[in-house]
Amino acid sequence: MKEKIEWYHDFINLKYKPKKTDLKVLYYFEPSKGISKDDAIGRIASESSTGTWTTLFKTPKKMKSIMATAYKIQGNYVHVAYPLELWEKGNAPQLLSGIAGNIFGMKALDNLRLIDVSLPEEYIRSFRGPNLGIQGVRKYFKVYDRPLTGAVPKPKLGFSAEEHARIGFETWMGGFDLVKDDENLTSQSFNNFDKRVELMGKTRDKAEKETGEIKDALINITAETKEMERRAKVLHNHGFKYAMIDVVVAGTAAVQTLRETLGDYGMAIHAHRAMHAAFDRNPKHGISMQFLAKIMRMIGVESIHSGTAVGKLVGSKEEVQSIANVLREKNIKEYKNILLEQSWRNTKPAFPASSGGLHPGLVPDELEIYGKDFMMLISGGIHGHPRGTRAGAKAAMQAIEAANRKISLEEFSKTHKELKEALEKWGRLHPK
Ligand code: CAP
Ligand code: MG
Repeated sequence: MKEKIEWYHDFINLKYKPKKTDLKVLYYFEPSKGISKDDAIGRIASESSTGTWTTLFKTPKKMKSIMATAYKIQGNYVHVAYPLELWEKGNAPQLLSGIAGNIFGMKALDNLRLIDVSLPEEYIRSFRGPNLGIQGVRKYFKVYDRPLTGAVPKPKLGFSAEEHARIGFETWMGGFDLVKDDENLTSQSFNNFDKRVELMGKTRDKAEKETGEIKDALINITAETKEMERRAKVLHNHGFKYAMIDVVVAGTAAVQTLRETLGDYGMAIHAHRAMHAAFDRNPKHGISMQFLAKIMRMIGVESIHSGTAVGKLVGSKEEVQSIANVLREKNIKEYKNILLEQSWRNTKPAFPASSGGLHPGLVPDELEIYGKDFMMLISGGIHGHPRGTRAGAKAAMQAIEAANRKISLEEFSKTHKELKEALEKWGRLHPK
């Protein structure tokens, strides 16, 4: 008899009952031509854990005890359980190299999507989780009954540090809590990071004094990791409570490092997700946004972009709400083929951040989709107000008040001029 060449099917056992300590993953898969379902599933479990393409002359004694097991198959969805021992605690990149690594490139699969992971308690505990969490951030701002509000000076790039700080001041004076950097603003020749922080610190103090409210900023520290640490310190020295990182492009390792650094300063992290759509946009392939959100909550960010459902960027209402669940709930139940059950125990919750093409007319939709525990970022939709940034921010704050009091925007705008002007320009437009 010819010697067996491969052992992929050893990774399937439909009788297997996952242990409490197993890490579980839900994948969607499409085998390529000529590959059976079992062949495809075996490869997913094998390549993401201990396997290789062929049978071997010698395997470690541990082999059997650390192999992944595909234990549930429903149509094109498969559930895989991984023994905890496979994973190095406190090492997020290592997790991704396994469950989100080589498997995406296998010829045997036309499509593969990592939908969600269920993390065992012992594993989660080896990460920090958010430093302040939703409650801590709310306490800092003394804002409890509405979403936090923020805006990015627009256009994305081009303002000098002085101009940027001036727009920031207007944003704060209009009632917003946060002024946010855009994802591709870091420290360019026309807008130096240190200079921007210094000027923003000054205008923030002025805005706080004039409004009697707490004001802060999501200033982008994304750079090489050591430089990020330096920038974190600069922010701390200027009294900022928050720092922003483009978490996908910086990578999980860098976010972990900065979670330590910023945690030492008692600061929070805002996660911008630029580049996420390169891997989460195709529903059949890549990695879901709720997975990214989960990993980021585990590492410890206070807020991460989660979509608007009604704004200019892709993302359905169901997706947006699933991401919000992953970030905010303590115990999550399995939901369709979208979410796995997850218990967060002591890991603090984080804010979803809705952003991208919002304006005052869309505020009631966002409150309806998210409830009150989220960060609402409205940029073009305030700076494009016919009377400028301050009036635009006021209009957005009025829209929140109207929605909170269950008054229609049209009704409220009769006595609130800024909102009226915003509605005259944008109405309830869903931008594309
Ligand atoms: C929004 C934004 C954000 C995107 C990110 C922009 O500006 O600053 O980066 O919303 O997308 O550059 O487009 P506007 P997401 O408010 O003017 O649209 O939140 O989906 O990751
Ligand atoms: Mg942006």
